[in-house]
Amino acid sequence: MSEFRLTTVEEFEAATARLLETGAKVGADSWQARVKNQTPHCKFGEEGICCRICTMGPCRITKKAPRGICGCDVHGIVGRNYLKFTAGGAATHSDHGREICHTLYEASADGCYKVKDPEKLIRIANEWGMETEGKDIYELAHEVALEGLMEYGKPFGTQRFLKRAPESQQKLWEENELAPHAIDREVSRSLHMAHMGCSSKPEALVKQSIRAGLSDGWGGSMMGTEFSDILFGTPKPIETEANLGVMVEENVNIVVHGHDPSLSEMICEVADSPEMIAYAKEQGAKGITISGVCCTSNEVAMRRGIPMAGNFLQQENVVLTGACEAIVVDVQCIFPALGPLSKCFHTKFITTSPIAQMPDSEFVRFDAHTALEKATQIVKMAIENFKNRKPELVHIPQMKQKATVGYSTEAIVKVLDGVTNSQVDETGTTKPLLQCITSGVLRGAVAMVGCNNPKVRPDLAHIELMKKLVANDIIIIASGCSAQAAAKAGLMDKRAKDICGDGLKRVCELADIPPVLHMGSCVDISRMLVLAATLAKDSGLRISQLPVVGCAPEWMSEKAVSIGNYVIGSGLDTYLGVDPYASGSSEMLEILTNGTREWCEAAFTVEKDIDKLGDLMIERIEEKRAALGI
Ligand code: BF8
Ligand code: SF4
Repeated sequence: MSEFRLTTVEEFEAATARLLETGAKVGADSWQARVKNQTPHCKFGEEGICCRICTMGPCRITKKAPRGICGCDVHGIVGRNYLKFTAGGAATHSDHGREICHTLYEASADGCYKVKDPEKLIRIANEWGMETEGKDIYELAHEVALEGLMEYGKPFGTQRFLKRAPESQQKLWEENELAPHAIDREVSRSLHMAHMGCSSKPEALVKQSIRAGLSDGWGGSMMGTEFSDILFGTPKPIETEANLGVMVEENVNIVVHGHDPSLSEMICEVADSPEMIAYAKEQGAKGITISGVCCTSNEVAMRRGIPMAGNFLQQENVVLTGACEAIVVDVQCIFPALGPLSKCFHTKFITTSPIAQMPDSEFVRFDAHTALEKATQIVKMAIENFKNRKPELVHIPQMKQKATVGYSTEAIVKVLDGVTNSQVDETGTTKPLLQCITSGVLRGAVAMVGCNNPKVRPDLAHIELMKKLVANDIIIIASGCSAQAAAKAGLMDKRAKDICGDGLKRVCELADIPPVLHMGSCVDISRMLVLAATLAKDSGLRISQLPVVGCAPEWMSEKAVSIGNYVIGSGLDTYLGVDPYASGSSEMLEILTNGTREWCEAAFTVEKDIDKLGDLMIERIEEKRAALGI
């Protein structure tokens, strides 16, 4: 076996520097250059103390001008901005979930989309009290999808999936009016509350932020995850690779980027067909390589083992290799910069969703009815573009790591059954995992999630924190760009067990898992909620008592704030490495870092010193253990 070692951030950076040299040759712009142009950032914006929600403003709060023209103080302004930020994220995740509901609604035995996990479909139909006996699977898919779509606009009642939480959590939500109603209503109520002349009381604004977040986590995102599993299969452990070295010089390289697996799944399906491979050969290539960037990459990696070319701040790098025939995108986290950048190379930048339309792209509108036809058109465009490569610009950094991915909640429960000597639990509970935790073999778990952000040296926080935590016998579950940072470093290679503490190392050996478990995309953080809920129910504890915390050290998007709100709203303390534009208000800071405990038994910690952030998480996990007497 070849010698294993982690790839360092310095090596990532050297590879990027080499690619930027190519960029400089062709006059390409880069995020690294734009960061310089944008620094220093506006202080008012950074502290959240600028209000522009009515045209009497914009109003900026200073010592001399402590109130806006309407009389709103700094706490109200920061609070409203925070709520709007959250609503943006909840809307985005949830609308993704809605698209998946529509795809499921369109699934048919002879259509583009099929049901790959009928068992999960039946399980959810039963969970929702629907009649399943004697029904055709597609009739049932249709009904479940419709029922899911109703969750967005139903006039009465709260989200159906809230019932998955332990009763103690449900009670907290009821008592504190945090239980989310229809998803769209929570988003629009947030915008209503943050309108000029509505709420300016920080408590009310944060409470609504949590409720809107919960409508995402236990609503839109959870449907996004579950229905994607029904359509494309529930992930199981699978081997793949990560980092730019997964692109293959002799092949047509198609990079999928975005979030909605309806597109990427279909592209993978088509690119795998013998006709397309033959066509690629006809055009002078050896074959076709699909790789991914951002969350859609996580989706197809988890289900198909499609390699991950990189995470958020690596999206320009795939074009800079000069070997990318097409970067095909759907929605979210796509740099508009890809338009002008692709023009410097032969790369086709193909947008596909009316939701994410960008200048300098070729728009191929994608929908469930024409999915196969459009995916074929896109793959052909890429193949025919192979001959337009400029060989002198081609350079793919030969850097990649192996990764075992595909750890859905179902898969985690299954693999950890192998750890203890207890009989395999046929109902598939989390008891073996709980035994590892109570015995102290594992000290706890951290859910590492979120983006890259140039404000933090990209990937360093994710990787360093993970190394520190696993060395302390804390298992990591990861998603989104955090998971990809781990995979690129080698932390999802099973051989990474050697950098763990003795307890975690033993668990990795017995269960044959890497110390960092890839749970999927950002909507798949709903898997983490289900796992936490199951752990709490199986142990008879409240979620907030579990030695488990969440962490987003490099986050940047509105979606990440929505996630943060639902993670604390679900009882898990959350550790942030980037400030959520709230530092301008002492009252908002106090509520976010402490006050929310009263409603949901968890709060945020913001700490930009990454080493300290790690210490604080370990401390918190040990505190929780001590409180339980374990
Ligand atoms: O939803 S982690 S940069 S890709 S927002 Fe975006 Fe952040 Fe990556 Fe996925 Ni999530
Ligand atoms: Fe200024 Fe008030 Fe208008 Fe905001 S709502 S811009 S603080 S006047």
